[in-house]
Amino acid sequence: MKLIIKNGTIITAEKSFRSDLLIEDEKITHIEGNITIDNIESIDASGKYIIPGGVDVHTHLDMPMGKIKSRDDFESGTRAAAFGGTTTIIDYATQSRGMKVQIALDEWRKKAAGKSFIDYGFHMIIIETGKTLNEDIAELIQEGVTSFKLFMAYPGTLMVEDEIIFKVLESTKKFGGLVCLHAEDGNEIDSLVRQAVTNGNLSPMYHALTRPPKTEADAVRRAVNLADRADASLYIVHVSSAEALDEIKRGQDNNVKVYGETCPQYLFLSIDDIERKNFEGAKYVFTPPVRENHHQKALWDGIKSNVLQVVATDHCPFNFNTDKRLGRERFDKIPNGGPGIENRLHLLYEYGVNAGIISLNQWIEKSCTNPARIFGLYPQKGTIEVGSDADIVIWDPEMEHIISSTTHHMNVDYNLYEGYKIRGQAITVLSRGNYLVKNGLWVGDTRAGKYLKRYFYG
Ligand code: DUC
Ligand code: ZN
Ligand code: ZN
Repeated sequence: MKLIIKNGTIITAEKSFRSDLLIEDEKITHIEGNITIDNIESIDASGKYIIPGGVDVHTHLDMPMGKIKSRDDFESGTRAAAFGGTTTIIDYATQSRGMKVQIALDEWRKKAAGKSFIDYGFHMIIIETGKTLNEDIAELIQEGVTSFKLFMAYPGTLMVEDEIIFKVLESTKKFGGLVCLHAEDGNEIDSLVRQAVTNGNLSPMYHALTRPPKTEADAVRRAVNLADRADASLYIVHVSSAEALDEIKRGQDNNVKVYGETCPQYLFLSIDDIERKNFEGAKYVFTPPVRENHHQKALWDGIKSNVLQVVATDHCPFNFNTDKRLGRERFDKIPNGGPGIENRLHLLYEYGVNAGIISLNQWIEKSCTNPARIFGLYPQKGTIEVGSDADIVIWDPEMEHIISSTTHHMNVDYNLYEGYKIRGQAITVLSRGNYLVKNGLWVGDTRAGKYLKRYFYG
């Protein structure tokens, strides 16, 4: 198929410029001032931005949690993603106890195959290792899974000891991969949770109060030291506090290769939300928790100064009216996670670009280009260049809308950003040159998303 997009302003991480663009056979083949070819479809994008499709490197689709599952599967989740301008995800495949990581990968590949509307890759969550650690890591890397999440929280279920983190860091250093860390001090938090429960402090707000910023910062410091000793790269997921950010910066200043990711929930929500009455606070239970307001400014500063390279969503939706109510009696039984896959570009555009905090180019850098670079998808994804996949969003900078669960496309009964006013919308979205959204309407009739084999560039 051939398609010309004319008269738009192309935005990349580096520059903004007026140009036409030609798509042929799923790729961008020409970017030139004036492209005219007879008898092929042409879109007039005057007054619009042409941006690379968003790359969300932190999602949990169809993920089991106890007896329930995250509410979006690869079909509903990737459709919602596309509506919001995201055309690539990296989802977290998860090892269960006693399960080989290769089996976990097969399971996740089955969940996505034939269902995903957009291209996808996988990280692997490792919860236990054995004698075959090096072989397992090497095999997964061969399969294109080049990043591995480890937990410093949730003792007894997901947490691994520092010794294991060090071994995985050494292994990824050797074979070419990246460790993604959930950095919270699990033992300290468990003891605070036990105390709160014993004292009868059971409401959602205690989820935040039992995971103070210090527990995040302490874990980041330990992790950075481990990466330094192993001389390996490290990526801290979902950074939520000023203190954790300081530890990442300290590592970077000391030449440790540590990347940082934050998520919209930490830039826009706060402790005021988890304190909402009538159990509504449960909507805002995710981990790490919401923080006091001043952390938001610190995180925006971290984005601007490049201490944080990526904004991802940690999309992990559970319904308020059913799932979240499992924790009605006790905050530590509330399923941990919130929705966001559809609204990342909207929020960063309105409250970042329109608010004058970040530039258009930084918007693209943090939500498309850096994630693709760090996770081995660049320049296939995350940019607009000749030879890149034609994952393209036509963004109307003037279209106004209000975020609401009544109109969103995520399969969940609430939205964390209900009522937020946005000026800017993805009106047309292409995945490898094929329309998913055309002038605001869903037209994606094939679940043609492909598995992305990734590489690690070091
Ligand atoms: N960490 C995540 O990254 N997602 C869901 C829950 C968690 O602890
Ligand atoms: Zn986590
Ligand atoms: Zn997550």
